[in-house]
Amino acid sequence: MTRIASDTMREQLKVYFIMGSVNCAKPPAEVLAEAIAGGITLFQFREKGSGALVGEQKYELAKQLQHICREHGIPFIVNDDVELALALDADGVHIGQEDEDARIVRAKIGDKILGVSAHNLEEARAAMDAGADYIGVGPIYPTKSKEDAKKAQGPEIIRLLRRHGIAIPLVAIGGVTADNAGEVIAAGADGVSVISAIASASSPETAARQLVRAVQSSKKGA
Ligand code: TZP
Ligand code: MG
Repeated sequence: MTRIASDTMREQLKVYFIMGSVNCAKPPAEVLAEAIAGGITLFQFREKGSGALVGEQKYELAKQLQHICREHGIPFIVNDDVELALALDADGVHIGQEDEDARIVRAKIGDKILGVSAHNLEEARAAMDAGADYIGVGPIYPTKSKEDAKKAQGPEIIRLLRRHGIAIPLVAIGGVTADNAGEVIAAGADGVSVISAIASASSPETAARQLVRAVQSSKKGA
């Protein structure tokens, strides 16, 4: 295996759906299948927050969702849990600033995809140096989906990072919807990452399709 090419990574980041069982109003497998039908390009299993599954139940849900992703050629990323990602032979891992050091995670996962959350220029540079394949930047807008979320910074943070030479694949997260996705792409993000815009929608398929359209039309206009 070799590290993912950055152009491929940028393509996969376009509409990056993240969720765990606590985010879903109906069975997670149904939500994921609908989101895939609507055109998501990447999926992250994030089993976190109050009421989240642990142990065997978490493992079984991860396996079920990974299977759905595999059937449809959607890469499957695991949030935080490096050991789970390795046990499942997932496509990658996403870590935050409070998780294990990115260099150590890179050494553990070899060429799998490594995503790192960054909130400022210093963290973005450190993530790049540590071998991240992409950075997740946010919250861009206020969010209810992350208990310990920092203050929303608006699309300006993306512009700032790009202006200061952060050229690696970058996905914007936090309060992103089909209505504001265009402005974060215009600010320089390669894609948008969402939980509630898809997981809480009455039709995850329609919601995903609307996000895909918003991202595509903003890229065309660039
Ligand atoms: N990291 C920063 S904001 C956020 C995470 C995981 C939550 C995003 O959820 P939503 O529902 O798309 O605002
Ligand atoms: Mg984390």
